[in-house]
Amino acid sequence: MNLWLRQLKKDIPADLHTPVELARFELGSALPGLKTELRVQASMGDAYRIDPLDDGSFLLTGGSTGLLYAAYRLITDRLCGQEITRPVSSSPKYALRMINCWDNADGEIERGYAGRSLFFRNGRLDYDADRIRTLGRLLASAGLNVLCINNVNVHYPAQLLLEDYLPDLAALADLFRPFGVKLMVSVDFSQPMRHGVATADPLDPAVRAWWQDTAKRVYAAVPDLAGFLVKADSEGRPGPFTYGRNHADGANMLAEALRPFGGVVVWRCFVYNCRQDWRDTKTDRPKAAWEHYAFLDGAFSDNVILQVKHGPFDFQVREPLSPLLLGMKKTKLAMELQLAQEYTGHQIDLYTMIPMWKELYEELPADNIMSIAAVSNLGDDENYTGHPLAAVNLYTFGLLAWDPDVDMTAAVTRWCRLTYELDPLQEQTLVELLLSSRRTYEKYTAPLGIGWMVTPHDHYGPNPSGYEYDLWGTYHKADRNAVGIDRTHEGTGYLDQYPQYFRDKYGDPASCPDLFLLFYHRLPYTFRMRDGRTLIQRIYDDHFEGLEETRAMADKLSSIVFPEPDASVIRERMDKQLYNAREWCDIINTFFHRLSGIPDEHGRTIYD
Ligand code: GCV
Repeated sequence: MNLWLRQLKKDIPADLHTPVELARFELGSALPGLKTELRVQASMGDAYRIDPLDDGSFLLTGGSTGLLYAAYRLITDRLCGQEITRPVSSSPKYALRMINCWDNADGEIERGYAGRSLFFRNGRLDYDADRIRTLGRLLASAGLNVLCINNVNVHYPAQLLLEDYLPDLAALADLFRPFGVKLMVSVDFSQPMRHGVATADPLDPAVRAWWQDTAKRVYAAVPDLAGFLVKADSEGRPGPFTYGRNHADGANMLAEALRPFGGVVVWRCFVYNCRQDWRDTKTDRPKAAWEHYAFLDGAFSDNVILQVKHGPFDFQVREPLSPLLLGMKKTKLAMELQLAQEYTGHQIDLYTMIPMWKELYEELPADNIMSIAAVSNLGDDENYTGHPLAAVNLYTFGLLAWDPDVDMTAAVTRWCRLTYELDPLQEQTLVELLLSSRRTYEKYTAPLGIGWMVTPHDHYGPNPSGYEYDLWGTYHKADRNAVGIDRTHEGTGYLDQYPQYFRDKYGDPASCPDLFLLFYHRLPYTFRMRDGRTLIQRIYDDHFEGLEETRAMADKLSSIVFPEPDASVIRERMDKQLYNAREWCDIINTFFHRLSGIPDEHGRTIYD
């Protein structure tokens, strides 16, 4: 098993209690001969400064977590062959850099592709403390500082907040504390009703009192808990709508309970009608978040953060930035990404996310974005992420949440170098391959921004009509002439939720970027793309190219000498990806060919 920072001592002592103690240990173990002085300047928080001194030593200045980040910076630069020769100052762009685990108390992980939970077994917190410390190191070295340990779908019994279980939560928080990682827990909005309160109405005094009392007990056990994460009125979860209240009523009630302890409420905006009738043409699911939240801009307490999925649907390969992230200027926001490869290959197919994130960050203007969160891709597999190369997503997620301007080739190279000892040519091959993997995956799956042609529920592999007559509001409406949904002003009006520059960019099919074409527009297969090809030809070409690129990727990957056991896992998953890519290519091309009756101009094999 190879993790980044493989060079560091495997055993992290249990008797290190603060980030500064840990920083000293890590520096001593990774760079034994190097003299460093650590100077705490509490007001600097996570920020740090590294000064190289004339005698070859280094002065590190920062808040206590800042010093830990400085230590990892010095260590990782050195391990990557980079010397710090000038003073370096660094501070994170986003205050909360969060991983959201969807781990259930029974040890299962919703959308988990790397084994079972690292934290839970048989209904309780139960873990291998050494593995947790290694995880703490991985998170801290990537600059990540909040870990929500349980699923937003809080399945009963939701025990974490109960008296009997708080000591376990406190013990886990103690383990993560030296790494500067604060815990967060997902809570069930209806939880008071499991404890003798007749309602969960956020305006009911008994409900408010229950949460206030609960917060008091939880914070007595874990004084630095980051806060609560909430999925309410979404996919069957309880929430304020049951009582005719809005989401500001719900979030502010919890915020009031957490305020005395400095906790935040992270309130998810993934709210839509998940029981849509496919015959209903008025409802367009991507419009839902805006409709539920935009009118509440400015109504949330200052310790509420609205967490918005990066796109208006649900972590598809390509979606536009959610209009909420552009429009809610008076509300604290978090952008939610997904490291778990739910729709992007289940940590079987290679899918390096940084190119996609870069595009999102470029569009993300608002300074009310406080925080970046990502659904975890972790599990108890020996390598933590199922596919050894999927760890690049965890690492680079952290680098970008700290500094979105980080160069993506540099970030991926850094991960490769910290993880493997490859010769320069192999390293370059791996970096190129990782960086191109998202586009390749995009080519062989659903075309040009449509999404959702996956196998229902499981979300791996193709099924172009799998969701077409279902309840989830995810339709492409392909018929013999055309495909896609018109989301312009003349269509569903989704595009009207955006600022004018955005509407101008995407509103006209003649100028809309190709890769979003079928997200915004319904077009005939004979539509002429800017490069002269017809839409149908572009679909065929992309799919054949995606398959060819996957084959080339497999060849290149086999030329890289990975250590075992990574080599075997990588090989075995690549074989599965080859199979998957072929299924996608053939099924999507056949689907469109059968519908349209238009042949491929190059006469390649399509199965009718
Ligand atoms: C945790 C999608 C996933 C669900 C997930 C949900 C969410 O619908 O398929 O597994 O539930 O998103 O983000 O809440």
